[in-house]
Amino acid sequence: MSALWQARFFTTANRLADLPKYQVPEIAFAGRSNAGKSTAINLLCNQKKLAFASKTPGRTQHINFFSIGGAHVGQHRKDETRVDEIRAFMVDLPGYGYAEVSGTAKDHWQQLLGHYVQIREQLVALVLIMDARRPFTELDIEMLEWFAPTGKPVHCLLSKADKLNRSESTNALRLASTILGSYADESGTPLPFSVQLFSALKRSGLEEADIKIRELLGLNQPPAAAQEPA
Ligand SMILES: Nc1nc2c(ncn2[C@@H]2O[C@H](COP(=O)(O)OP(=O)(O)OP(=O)(O)O)[C@@H](O)[C@H]2O)c(=O)[nH]1
Ligand SMILES: [Mg+2]
Repeated sequence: MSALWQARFFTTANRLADLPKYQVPEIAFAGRSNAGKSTAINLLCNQKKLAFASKTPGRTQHINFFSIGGAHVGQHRKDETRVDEIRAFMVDLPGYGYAEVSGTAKDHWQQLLGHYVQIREQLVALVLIMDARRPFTELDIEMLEWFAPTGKPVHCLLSKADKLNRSESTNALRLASTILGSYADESGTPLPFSVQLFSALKRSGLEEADIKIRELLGLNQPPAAAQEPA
């Protein structure tokens, strides 16, 4: 059982000022609208309706926080989440590139997302979800470029891999690795960017993503209280 299975809904934020103040690591799922962010979160957390997934693009419209730790099982349990025991947050971001959103609302979201990924200290890494059939759209690149200066890791999931055959998948993965490998800091050191194929439908890539996310969140160590004294 993965620690991510403990996830339960914590809070929703519509402005930077509403972000939770807890100093625990958080990982955010970013990507175009309809790329499969909410579906991936549900699968990783082994819960059907934790994050709202939908056929209608633009479903996730706020920044939703899911806590790990502080509660024993999923959100159907009525007991309170012990906030002092929260170990991490998973964050579902609103998708970008959703054409139907009006100008002002779009600006609001672009600014909120841009600021969130650039200034949020607790954010330890980004999971960038891109449809394996059309990754690295202009807005995905913009997101990468907003985040790259932080020097923090980005793990890309090439989603809906079930829509590609074997050779298309191999090519998509190779191309994505090449693009990500071309990002480097001022001294020429490659940025900590990684990529994998993922299909929520087939559950493929699930274990790889789970291990990576737990590693990035530091969830592979036992909770601080349970650690042996040094
Ligand atoms: N075939 C296939 N469909 C998927 C997969 N993952 C998600 N989908 C479908 O893609 C659609 C969008 O999924 P969501 O998880 O709601 O996408 P999102 O990125 O959260 O979208 P927004 O909330 O609009 O930003 C849904 O109809 C999902 O069932 C997958 O691995 N394979
Ligand atoms: Mg969503």
